[in-house]
Parts: sequence; C-alpha cells; structure tokens
Amino acid sequence: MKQTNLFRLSGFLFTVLCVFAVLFNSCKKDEDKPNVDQYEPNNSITEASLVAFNAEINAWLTDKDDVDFYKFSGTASGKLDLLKFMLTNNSPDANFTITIYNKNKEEIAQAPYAGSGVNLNCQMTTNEAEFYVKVSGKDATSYPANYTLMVGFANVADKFEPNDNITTAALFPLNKVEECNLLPGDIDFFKIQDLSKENVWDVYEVKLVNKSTDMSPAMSFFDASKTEIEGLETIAGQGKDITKQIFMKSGADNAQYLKIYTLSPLVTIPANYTLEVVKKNLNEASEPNDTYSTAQEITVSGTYQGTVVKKMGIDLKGDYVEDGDIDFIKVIVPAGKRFGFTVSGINIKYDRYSPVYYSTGVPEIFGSKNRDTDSWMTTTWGAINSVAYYYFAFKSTADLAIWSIDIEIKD
Ligand SMILES: [Ca+2]
Ligand SMILES: [Ca+2]
Ligand SMILES: [Ca+2]
Ligand SMILES: [Ca+2]
Repeated sequence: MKQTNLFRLSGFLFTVLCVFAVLFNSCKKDEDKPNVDQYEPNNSITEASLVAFNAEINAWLTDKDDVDFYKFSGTASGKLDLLKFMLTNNSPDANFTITIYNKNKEEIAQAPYAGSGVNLNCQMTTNEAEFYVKVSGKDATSYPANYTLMVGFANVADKFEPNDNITTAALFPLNKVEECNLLPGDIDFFKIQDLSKENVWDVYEVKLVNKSTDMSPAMSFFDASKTEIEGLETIAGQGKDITKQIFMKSGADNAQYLKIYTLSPLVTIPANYTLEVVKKNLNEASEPNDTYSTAQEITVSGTYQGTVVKKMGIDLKGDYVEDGDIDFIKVIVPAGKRFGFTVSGINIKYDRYSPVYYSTGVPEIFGSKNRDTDSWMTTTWGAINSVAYYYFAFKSTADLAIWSIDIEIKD
C-alpha cells in the first residue's frame, strides 16, 4: 500500500483518506451496460481516456489483467480543496483499487484495495486540477467486472482562500466573526490592518473559536515587513480555542499578518473555526498625537489624562530604541497668565519642552529628558507679555500606562 496520509509532492500537498462502505451492489442491471467499453483502449497512462470532473464513468475491467486509465483536467482555482474519488463496485466479488498520478504522470497515491464487492471512496487535498487515475482490481470470479467512477471537487474552501502563504494573505475585517476552515496541509494567512486613522496604536483581540475536535490550533504573527514577531506564537490542544491580544498601529503603512495552522492531523475534514479581530479602542480620542505638530491642545485649567498604549523600548544607555506610543500635549497660555502643572502616572516618562512664542514654532526639549518614574513636580513660570506654548511628550516603559497632568492657568 502506498502512502495514505499526509505527503508532499512538487510543492503541493495531498492527503488521501479512504472510506470503505461495505455495500454490495445489486442495483446495476445488465441492460445499463453498453456493448463496448467506450473508454477503451485506456490500458496505459499515455492512452488515458479524457473525462470531465463530476462525470459518471460506467466501465468494466474486461479481464484480470485489464487496467483503465482516465485523465481529469480542469481549470485550477488556486484554492486548496478536497478532491473526492468515488468508485461504486457493481461487481459481486471484484476487489478494486485506484492509483492517482499528477499532471506529470508521476504516481502520488494508491488507495488500499477496498475488498471484494466493496465500494471505494477516497479524498485528498490539492490545489491542482489535472490528474490521471488508474482503476485496477483483483479477485473477481467472472469478467467483465463493472464499476462506476466519479471524481470531483467538494468546493469546501472558505471565502478567504487562497491564503496559504503570507504573500496571498487575505485582508480580515475588524470586529466581525467569520467562518473559516483548515484542510489537511492547509495554512491560513490573514492581513490585519486598521485604516480608520493614521498611526494610532491600539490593542486588538484575536479570537479563534475551534469548531473541530481534531484541530490543535496554532497562531503566529508577522509585522508589516512580513518578519515573524517573536514571543507571540500561541498553540492550543485539540479542540481548544485561542485568544491573543496584539498591539498594532493603524494606517496604510502598518499591518500585521496572522498565520493559523494545525499541529495535529485532521480526521474530520474540513476543520471549521471562527475568527474575530476585535479592536479594543484603548487609546484616547485626541490620537494621533505622537508629534508636537499633532499635539492635543489644552487651553483651560483642569486634569487631563491619556494612555500610552504601547511602551517604548529603552536600551542600556537609556535611549528609546523601539517604536511606541507618544502622547503630546500643547498647553496654550495667554499673554500675562501664569502656568503650573503636576504630572503623575505609573511607568510614565515625559519630555518637557522649552516654551515657544508662536503657534508654529518648533519646540526643543528643555534640558535633559525627564525619565523619573512615578515622579511629580509643579512648576510655575512668571507671566510674560506674549502667548506661550508649552509642549509635553508622555512615554512609558510599560504597555497601557496612564498619564495624568493637572494644569493650572492663572493670573
Ligand atoms: Ca482498460
Ligand atoms: Ca488556506
Ligand atoms: Ca495615547
Ligand atoms: Ca499617541
């Protein structure tokens, strides 16, 4: 017996699963049979008879040495699908097998003999649409031994196929539950992107609900440059779900890629799952505010808060080395007024900038960056004779850190 489970050949993957139904045929009558087998001569692969997918072939093995070759050819959809081979045994005691060849006439699988008088049902996953099939048999006590054969696609690919590699990843809608499935050898890639705003960090919850008892789901993530993000790979046992939170920046230049596959072989095919990517909306309404030119403007006294959604990586020298959320505020102090502030927030760092005296002025960091943790300070400048713009940039050494600033503008 040839391989009947997972095996790869020439870059595409086949799984052949066979199911034998112990159904002794009794319905085919002799009057159904034409006098000659219209598919003969078909005794070698080079003289295979061309047959359409889903057409019922009614034919005979004329003697114990007869073999019948068929060629099936269609247009490949590019999607991995289940190809079913259904041979109905119309002979009382013939024992059939089928052998499958690829378009290059290379053998890729042979089904086990079904048994005397027993039907043969096989399936395999493929994204090809050209095959040769050989029907052969043994053990019949009388010839010709009649059979019917039908080969056709099950059309079970989900709506996101083909998405078997990162370059064909399907864009996945946010905040919507979608039905998906895996076939043997299948991998599903999805592109996660949020175009609602430019360059705003947020948290997205990726939820895979496993509808299969066979599938051991696995998930990994890749950045916009299609490099795997370390530390995010998640696996679960058979029949288990996966929920994973990711940090991602919105906008056309930003995306993450999600890869879903199974660690265990599938028995029930396809293995269904639902997928949902929920945006958590954890950033403040004034985003994007990551540069001084998009700073949140503050003109009245009060307490202001925000969230640094994604921390910034800091190296041993204390320099920022990773992209993260920055929240700028711009306090507008009218001429003749004084201004005081108090900053608080666990894991919050902030840069304070020298005042500028025209609204489009480029601020410069005032002295060294303030990176005290959990610190607070109050500063009051003397009133000056011009409107003044004071910038602050809040950063964090931990994700989802909340900053708070009390601002007092007074005479
Ligand atoms: Ca033949
Ligand atoms: Ca896929
Ligand atoms: Ca923020
Ligand atoms: Ca921000």
